[in-house]
Amino acid sequence: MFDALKNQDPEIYNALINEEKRQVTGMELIASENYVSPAVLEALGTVFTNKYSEGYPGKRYYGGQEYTDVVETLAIERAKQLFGAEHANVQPHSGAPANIAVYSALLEPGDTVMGMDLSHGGHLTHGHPVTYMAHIYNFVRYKMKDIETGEIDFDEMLAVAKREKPKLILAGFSAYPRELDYAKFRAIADEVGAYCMMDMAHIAGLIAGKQLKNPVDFGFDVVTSTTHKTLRGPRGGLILCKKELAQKIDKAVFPGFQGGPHMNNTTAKAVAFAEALKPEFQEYAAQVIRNAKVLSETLMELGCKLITNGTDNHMMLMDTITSFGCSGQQVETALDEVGITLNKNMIANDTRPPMDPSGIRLGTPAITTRGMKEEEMKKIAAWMVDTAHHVDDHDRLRQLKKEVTALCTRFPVPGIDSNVIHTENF
Ligand code: DSN
Repeated sequence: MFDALKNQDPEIYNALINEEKRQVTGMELIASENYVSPAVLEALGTVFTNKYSEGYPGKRYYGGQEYTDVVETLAIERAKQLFGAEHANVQPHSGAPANIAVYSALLEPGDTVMGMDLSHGGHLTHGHPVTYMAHIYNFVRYKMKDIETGEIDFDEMLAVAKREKPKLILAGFSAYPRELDYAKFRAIADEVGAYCMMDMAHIAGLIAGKQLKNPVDFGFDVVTSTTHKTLRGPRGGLILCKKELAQKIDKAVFPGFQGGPHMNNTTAKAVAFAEALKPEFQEYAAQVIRNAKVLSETLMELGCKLITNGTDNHMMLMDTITSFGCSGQQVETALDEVGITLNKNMIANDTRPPMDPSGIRLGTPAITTRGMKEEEMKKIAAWMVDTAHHVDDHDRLRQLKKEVTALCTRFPVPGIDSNVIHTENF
């Protein structure tokens, strides 16, 4: 494997093999990451990367589109089938461009958008002041009413919506562990005459796998996603919408916001959507949630404080100051040392800065893809707590790393030939 790369560019080849080794020997708990299948990986590395395909199937600006039209049409039809959507645009390069394209399709500069407060779980593209979008649109917030349960404050949301008159109400999150009440979002949007949008990037695979409710079934006008998180496809974005918005959305993606689509990614998206349509994917999604429940319950039994006291999806947020007297950064760094990868994260109403916040975020999509189950979750929880209690004890951390590596090497990473790792001189 990788013979051409090895001969031609040893520096890049070595970095690649080191990354493979890192992925095989380490425990991936970043809630937004996953391992794609060998077929998705193959599709990504094909000659479709050579092709420019501005436009849409049957209406392109350049010639030579016989086969790009085949793959993009398949990707569109599979995405529609997977989520029961009337229209799909599979060209967004990732989740942020997908969200921005929707804003530009449905809003005028200065219009108001209502989204989840960032420290309560919302995403940067839902209106963080550091983003360019925050200069163009007026973002207003809703929050959790009770951070012990995660219940959204729908009364306040309605009051703010009536006062601020948003043109778009945005559900969705990148750090929120509970199921959303989509009917309430839709009702508030209807009451104030707003579009209703869901950013399902984190939970798309759990929706596709029929383990969580589907916002499309609740009449949401637009649903955006990434394709590489729980959905287990290549890096990329996706927009689903009602038929009457299809033309606006397509025009906003191209030519409004993006140039040529990345056809190798589109090809790999089509492959991933076909995988997610299979019954096995439903079992995968169910196991992701079962694993998250066991991991969260074990962490809490071991004295950890989880935001909302548990999870309904694949992710957990931990208050590390309350749990261990350590910041999220301290815990992330110590866990890195033992080969457990996750990210520091703000928690609701955090008073600490984003680069040294009060918590961490973790999730089970990647380790579930490797085949880990409930028994492994209990071990992982124990290692995490042990690590957090020994952040400065490097002998203990080295011992824990050996145990983590021994477990990880029993669970292969799809698409990585472990023989390469073991036979190379590292
Ligand atoms: N970076 C992604 C996440 O980790 O949730 C969202 O953009």
